[in-house]
Amino acid sequence: MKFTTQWFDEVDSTNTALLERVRIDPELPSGTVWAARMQTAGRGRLERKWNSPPGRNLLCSLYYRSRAGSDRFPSLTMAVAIGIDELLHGFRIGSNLKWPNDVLVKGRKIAGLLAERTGEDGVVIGIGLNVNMTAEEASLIDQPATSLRIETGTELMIDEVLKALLKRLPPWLLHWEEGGFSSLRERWIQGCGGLNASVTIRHGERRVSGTLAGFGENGELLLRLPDGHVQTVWTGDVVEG
Ligand code: BT5
Repeated sequence: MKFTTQWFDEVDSTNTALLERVRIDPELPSGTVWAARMQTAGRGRLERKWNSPPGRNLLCSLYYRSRAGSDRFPSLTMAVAIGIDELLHGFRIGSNLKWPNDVLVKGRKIAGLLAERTGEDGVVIGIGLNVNMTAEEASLIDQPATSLRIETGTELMIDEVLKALLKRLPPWLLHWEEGGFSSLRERWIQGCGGLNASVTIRHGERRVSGTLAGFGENGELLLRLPDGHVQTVWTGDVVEG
């Protein structure tokens, strides 16, 4: 897979900007990456915000096209999260995957992903990876957060981190193309710490608790309820307790 990266000093959101670009130019090549030094309106899932002090972290979006079919798309971010997990392991950081699309280090969020479909076969995948954010800056975020710098004590060139990440992604995108989530399952389960752990899923105001029974064909979470039934969870957040 060939990536072409373009850098911007400031955008509202790399996802918003790239989605708009794809709308104007549907022939934009798959593998186009837009990265920004600063976002004025960085977005998370479900109208949440992505906060990042100017110039500190990796903020980028990847335009990706696939004929794999609509059903398979929800698990694409899981392939990217595995790529980030591998990148962090390369920096000797012990990270974990958190369903559906976060990467954590000792319970602190270091990366988040936001996938937005565009057209029949396209998706823009936003990647927020904390690189040089300080502990003080991280403490301003409303949930525990960390960065490569906090974990390693070393400041890194954000452009280089992006290049290194783009080297990690192709094998996982290829696995996903070839077999969807089934080709990622083993690696995902290993990355999220194995099955049978207690989990609570929050969806809006609702919470449901059980144990992790596994993941379905498209990356949906399978939650074993206390009565033994297995519930399929397509969206929501895994929360503490
Ligand atoms: C995500 O949403 O984790 C998806 C984040 C995607 C961000 C990238 S940056 C480039 C591209 N352009 C965009 O506009 N977005 C993408 P979610 O799972 O909803 O998590 C959002 C929550 O993470 C927030 O409500 C905060 O609690 C927390 N958060 C915000 N900024 C953070 C940061 N820098 N590090 C760790 N956690 C953060």
